Amino acid sequence: SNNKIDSRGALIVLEGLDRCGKTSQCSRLLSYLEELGHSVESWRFPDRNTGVGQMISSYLENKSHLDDHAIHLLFSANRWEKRSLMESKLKSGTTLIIDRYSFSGVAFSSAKGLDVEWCKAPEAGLLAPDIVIYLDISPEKAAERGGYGGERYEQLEFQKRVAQSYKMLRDSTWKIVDATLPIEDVEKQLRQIVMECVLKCQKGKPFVELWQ
Ligand code: Z5A
Repeated sequence: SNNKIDSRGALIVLEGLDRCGKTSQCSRLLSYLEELGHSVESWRFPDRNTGVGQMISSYLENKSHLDDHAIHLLFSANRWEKRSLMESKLKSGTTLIIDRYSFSGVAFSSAKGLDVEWCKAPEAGLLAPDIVIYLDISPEKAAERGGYGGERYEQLEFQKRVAQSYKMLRDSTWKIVDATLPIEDVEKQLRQIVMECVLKCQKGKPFVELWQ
C-alpha cells in the first residue's frame, strides 16, 4: 500500500586525513552494530580488489604514473563499480559503514590543483551518504601519530591542502568529530551519531544522490 514504510540500511561514510583513525573506528562500529543484531558491512574506497582498484593501488604505491585527471576518474569508476551492489544492500536492510568516498575523491584531487566542479562531476548520481562523519585532526597532529608509509599522498604539505579542500565540501549531512580525543571517546560519539541515523533509515528516509 502507499502507507508501507520502505525500511532500509543506512549509508554511513567516514572521512578525514590520513591517520585520523577512520579504519579503527569503522571496525569498532561494525562490531558494535553486529552485537546489537543489525545487518551491517564495512567497505572502503579505494576498493583495491577490483581491476580498477588494482590500477589505483599500483599508483598509490608509486609503482605507476598516471595523469591527475586519469587517476581521479579511476577513483570515481571504482565507486561506480560498486553502486548497484550498494543500493541493493541498503534496500535489503544492510547498513554500510564506508571508509572514504566521493569527498576523498574531490578533496585529494582538488588539493593537486584540479578544478573542484570538474572533480565533482563524475560523482553525480552516486548515492549520497545519510551522514558523513569527519574525523577532525590537524595535519601536524596526524603526522605525529607515525606510521606515515611510503604512499604517494603521505606528506605534510599535501595533507594541509587536503584539509582545506575538505572544509569547503562540508554540508548539513556532515558531523565533525574531534579525532584527537582518546579512541574510546571518539567511539562513544560515533555510536550515538550512527544509531540515530540507522533508526531514521529504518523509518524510511528517502535516498538522495550526490551533486546534481
Ligand atoms: N584517495 C583519493 O585520492 N581519491 C579517492 O577517491 C579515494 C582515496 C577514495 C589511500 O586511501 C589514499 O587514496 C588516501 C586518499 C586517496 N591517501 N591518503 N592520505 P586508504 O584508505 O588506503 O588509506 P588511508 O585512509 O589514508 O590510511 P589509513 O591507514 O587507513 O588511516 P586511518 O584509517 O585514518 O587511520 P587508522 O589506521 O585507524 O589509525 C592511524 C593510527 O592512529 C593507528 O596507529 C591508530 O592506532 C592510531 N589512532 C587511531 N585513533 C586514535 C586516537 N583517537 N588517538 C590516538 N591514536 C589513534
